[in-house]
Amino acid sequence: MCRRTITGFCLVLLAVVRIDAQSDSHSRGGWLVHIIDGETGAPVTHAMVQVDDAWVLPDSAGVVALEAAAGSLPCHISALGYRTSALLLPSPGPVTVRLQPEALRVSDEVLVTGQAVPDEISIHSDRHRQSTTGALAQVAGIDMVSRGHFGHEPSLRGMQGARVGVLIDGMHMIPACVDRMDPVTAYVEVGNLERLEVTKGGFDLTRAQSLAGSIDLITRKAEFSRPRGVFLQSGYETGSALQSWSAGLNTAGPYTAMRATGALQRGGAVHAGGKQTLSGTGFSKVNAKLDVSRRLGPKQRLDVGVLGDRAWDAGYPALLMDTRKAQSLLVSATHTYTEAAPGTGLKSLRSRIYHSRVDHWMDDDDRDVGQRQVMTDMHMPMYGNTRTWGWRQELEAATTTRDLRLVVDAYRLAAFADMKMLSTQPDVTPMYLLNLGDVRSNHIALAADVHQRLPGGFSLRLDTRLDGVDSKLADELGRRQVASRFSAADLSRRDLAASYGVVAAWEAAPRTQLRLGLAHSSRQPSHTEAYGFFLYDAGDGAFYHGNPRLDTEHGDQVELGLDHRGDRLGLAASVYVQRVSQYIAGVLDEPGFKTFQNLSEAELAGLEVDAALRPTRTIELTVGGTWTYGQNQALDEPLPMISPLKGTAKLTWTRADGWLQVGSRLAARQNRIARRTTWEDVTPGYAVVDVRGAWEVERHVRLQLGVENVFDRAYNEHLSVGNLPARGRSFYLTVGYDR
Ligand SMILES: [Cu+2]
Repeated sequence: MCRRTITGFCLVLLAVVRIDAQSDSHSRGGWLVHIIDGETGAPVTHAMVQVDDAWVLPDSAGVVALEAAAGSLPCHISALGYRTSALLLPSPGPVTVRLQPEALRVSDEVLVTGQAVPDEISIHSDRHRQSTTGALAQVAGIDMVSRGHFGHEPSLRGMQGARVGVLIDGMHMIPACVDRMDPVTAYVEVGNLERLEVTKGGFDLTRAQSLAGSIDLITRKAEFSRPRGVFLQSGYETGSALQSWSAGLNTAGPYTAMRATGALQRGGAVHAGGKQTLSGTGFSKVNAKLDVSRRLGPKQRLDVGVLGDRAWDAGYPALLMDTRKAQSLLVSATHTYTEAAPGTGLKSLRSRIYHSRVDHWMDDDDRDVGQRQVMTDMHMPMYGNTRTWGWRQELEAATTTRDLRLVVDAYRLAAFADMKMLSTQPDVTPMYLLNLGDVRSNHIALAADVHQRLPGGFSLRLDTRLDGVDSKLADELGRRQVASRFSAADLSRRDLAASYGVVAAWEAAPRTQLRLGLAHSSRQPSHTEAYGFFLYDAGDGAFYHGNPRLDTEHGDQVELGLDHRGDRLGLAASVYVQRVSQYIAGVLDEPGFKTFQNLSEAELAGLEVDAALRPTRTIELTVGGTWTYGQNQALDEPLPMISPLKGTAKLTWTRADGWLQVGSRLAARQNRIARRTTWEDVTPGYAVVDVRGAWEVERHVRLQLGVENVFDRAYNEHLSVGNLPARGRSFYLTVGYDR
C-alpha cells in the first residue's frame, strides 16, 4: 500500500465566544456554565471544561458547576466538532457558552510521498522456526500484516482483525491498542510454541466466532518425562540487529512437573534490500512463562500457567505513533479429567478459568510532529487496556462410530482507550477524548462438534455454535461521545448469532481423502467496530467511528479439499468461495472521517496447494502456492489487504545430525487494489532466495544458521502498511543447548 499524506488538517481552532452572564444571587457560590450548540441551542454534553489542570464534564443537560474562586476564572471549553473556546468567566453566576460548530476538515489535496518499497515476512524451516511470525507465515493461507518490524498481525484467507479468531491455548486475550500494534501472536515466543492449530473457514467452531477461521497458539507445558531439563539459546540476526537470549528449565517428580522459561529480545535498525537502512524500527521485549502441572490420581490433573510479556520502545514507521510500553499477563488454571480406558462414553472433561490483561502506551514523542501532514503540531499520547475473565468447559465423548465435543466458551471483557491531543503551539488548548469509553461486554457461546463415521469410507462432521453478546459503554464521557453521534438507546446492545457448518469426507483411495464443506458463519461486531471513537487508520488516513447499530456479519462458504499422504508424495489442496453479507467496513462521512457500516456484500475466494515430493530418503522437495481473491461487491472494487498469488519452493537435504535447505519465496504483482475503502497501490512482484540449515555440533548443542534474501532484493509485501520495506540480506546464527 502506498503512503499518502493529508495536508491542511486543522483540528483545533481558538475562538472567542460570546458569553451571556447574568447575575444570580442564588449561585454566588460558583459558576453554572451552560454549554450549548451556537447554531441549534442544543446542549453539548460531550464537551470538556478545563480549569487549571483539571477537566470537568457537563451533566446530561450540558451544565457544568464550577467552584467559586477569587475574581474571574479562566477556562477552556473543548468538544469534538466545535471550535475550542478560551474564556474568562466573570463574576460567579449562570453563564451560557455557545460553541461554534467546526467540522473537522481535511483538505482535498492528497500527496504521494515516498516510493513503493518493502516489508518483511520471514519463513523458516518447518522444524526449526526462529519466530512465531515465521511459523505462522509458513501456513498456506496465512500472511502477516506489518506496520513495523515487530508485532505482525496474521491475515487468514484474506481477512484480518476480528474476522480471525486468535487464541492462546483456547483462551481469549484481547489486544489493547486501537491501532492494532499488539496482536496476540506477539505474546507467545517461538520457544514456548508447541504447535499452531489453524482452522480455515467456518468448519470448526469450538474456538471462536469467525469468518476466516481461527489460529490457536498451543503453548508448551511442563513435561513429566523430563525430570531435569535445561535449555539455553542465544541468537543474532544481521538484518535487524536482532539479539535474542532465552533460558528455561523443566523439573518433574512423580506428581508435580514444572516448566519455566524467560526470553529477552532486542532489535535495532532494519536493513532493507538494496542497502537501505530503516530508522525507527527497533524494539525491546522480555517474556516469561511458568507452568506447573499436578497429577491428582490416575485420571485427574491440574495445570496452572502464567504468561507475561513486556515490550518497550517498539517502532512502527508506517503508523503515526510508536509503542512506548506494552505489557500483558495471562493466568489460567485448568482441571482435566480423563477416562483412561479406551471405549465408549465420556472421554474427558476439561474446565478452565483464566484472566488476561493487556496494557498499551503509545506516543509520537520520537516523531517530528511539525513536519507531518496529519495532525500537524499535535502530540497524541494514547493509552489502552483490556481485561478479560474467561471460562472454558470442554467435554469429549465417543461411541464406536461417533466422536462428540461440547464446549462452553464464556468471557467478560472490559476495554478502555484514551488519547490526549497536546499542541506544540502554546495558545492551543489540549484536548482529551476516549477512543473506547470503557466497553463492558459479556460473551457466552455454546458449541458442538460431532464427527460421524459412515460405511464405505465416508464421514460427516457437523459443527454448530451459538453466541450471545451483551455489551455497553460504562464511562460517562464515552457514553456522551457516542450518544452525540447516535442516541442514548445505542449505548448498549444485546444479540444472538448462530453459526453452523458441515464437512462430508470420503476416503477415495488409501491415504487419499476428498472433502466438501458448507458453512454459514456469523460474526458480531467487535467492541471497536461498535463503540470506537476517533480511531486513526494508517491504511487510508481516516479517523474511524464505531457504530453501535451494526448488524451481525454473515458468511456463506463452500470448500472443496483433497489430501493425499503417500510415502513419496504428499499433497494438500483446497479451493473455497465465501460470500459475506452485512460486510462491516468504514464508509466515508466527510473527507477524512469514516463510520463503520454494514455493506451489502463482499466475496472472497481462494486456492491453496501444498505438495511434498521425496525422491530419496534424504531429499525432499516442497512447493506451495496460494491465490486469494476478494471483491467488495457493494463498492464494486477489490477488497483491501489481499495478498497476490504467492508461492514457495524448497529443496531440503537431511542427515542424522542436521539439514540444509535452499528455498525461494515468490509473489506476483498485485494489481487488484482498493481505492475507495483504503489507499492501496500496486505492489510489484518479487522473488527472493533463502538458505538455511541446522547442525548438531555436539550432543545437546545445536546450531541454526542461514542467509535470508541472499541476493539482497529490495521489495515489500502487499500487506505491508505504508510500503514498509522488507529485510534485505540477513545472516542469522543461533546456538542452543538442550538436555
Ligand atoms: Cu498502539
